[in-house]
Amino acid sequence: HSKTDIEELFNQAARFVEEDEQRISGRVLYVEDSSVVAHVMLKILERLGLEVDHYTSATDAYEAFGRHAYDLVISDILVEGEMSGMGLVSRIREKFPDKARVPILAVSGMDDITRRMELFRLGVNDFISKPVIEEEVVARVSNLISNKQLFDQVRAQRRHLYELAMIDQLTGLYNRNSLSEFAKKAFSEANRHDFPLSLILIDLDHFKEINDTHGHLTGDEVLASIGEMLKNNCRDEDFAVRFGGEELMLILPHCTHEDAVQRAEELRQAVETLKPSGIPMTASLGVTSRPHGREVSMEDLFRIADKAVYQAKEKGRNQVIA
Ligand code: GH3
Ligand code: MG
Ligand code: MG
Ligand code: MG
Repeated sequence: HSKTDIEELFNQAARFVEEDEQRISGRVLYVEDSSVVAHVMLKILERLGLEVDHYTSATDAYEAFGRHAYDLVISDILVEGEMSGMGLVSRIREKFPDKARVPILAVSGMDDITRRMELFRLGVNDFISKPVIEEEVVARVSNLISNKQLFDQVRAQRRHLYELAMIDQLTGLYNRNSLSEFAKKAFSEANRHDFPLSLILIDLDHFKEINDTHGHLTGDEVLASIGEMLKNNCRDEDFAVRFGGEELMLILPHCTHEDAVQRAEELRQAVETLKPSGIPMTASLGVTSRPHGREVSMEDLFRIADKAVYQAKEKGRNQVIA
């Protein structure tokens, strides 16, 4: 290669990198009733690599906002129709007060300071005045979208870390680490307001034999199926935790002893009919509840439930002792 070849190659590569940096991906909701302004803006946004849903009415845009996830809302402030651009901004902010989650860029022909302050109070992230200048649009739109996407990433990472720390990877139930905080809250609330609170302890029967007969991997599959069944049987306020190897625990806030006994019996039957990986399986369950008017800790209830499970085993397994 001659020197100019290499120079040309280098320049080309540099151009690609530059173009790459200027292109961003994302979906934008755009409201503008002037076709002249929209024409200019759409060109700029499309050159940036953005997917744009353009509406000429704020009402239609608001409907679209409810149907899709957008990385940015760009709204003209004066739009014809029953809803104004201001109306759209305030409706969106009512639902999503978090500016990092749903960024809004306002576009307006009236560039006075009072109007701008009003827009910021309504909750727009940024403002651009007409006639729009490409460089300014590119700069503001890129900033808003990259901040939003960074924020999304941080949230996803946080959720992932939380799951790794709190959720048992085999069963999808909470792990023992997460128990103390939940239990502290649930028990102190129940003690303070004298609310009912119940605890169910579940120990699978002859689980060692499953491992011995079918292998440890099948044993894991069985545990995973039972974990899933248990999760599906939970209300939002319940807390289902894998307490030990094949010992599971349910903490049931606002659940009376009577209801807890019934739920334990339903669970016993559910385990019996599940036949995870084709293997017949049963469980022994212990149920205990916070006595009316007395303060108890999770450890207090656990001790009693543990004894009940032991009795269920003694009496032949596959049963509930309360
Ligand atoms: P029973 O409770 O009815 O008295 O009998 P068991 O055989 O279930 O006895 P125990 O509760 O003492 O033993 C539990 C067994 O569960 C021991 C261990 O090999 C198995 N186990 C514990 N954790 C896991 C796991 O994560 N995967 C698999 N495959 N097996 C596990
Ligand atoms: Mg307009
Ligand atoms: Mg067991
Ligand atoms: Mg056990």
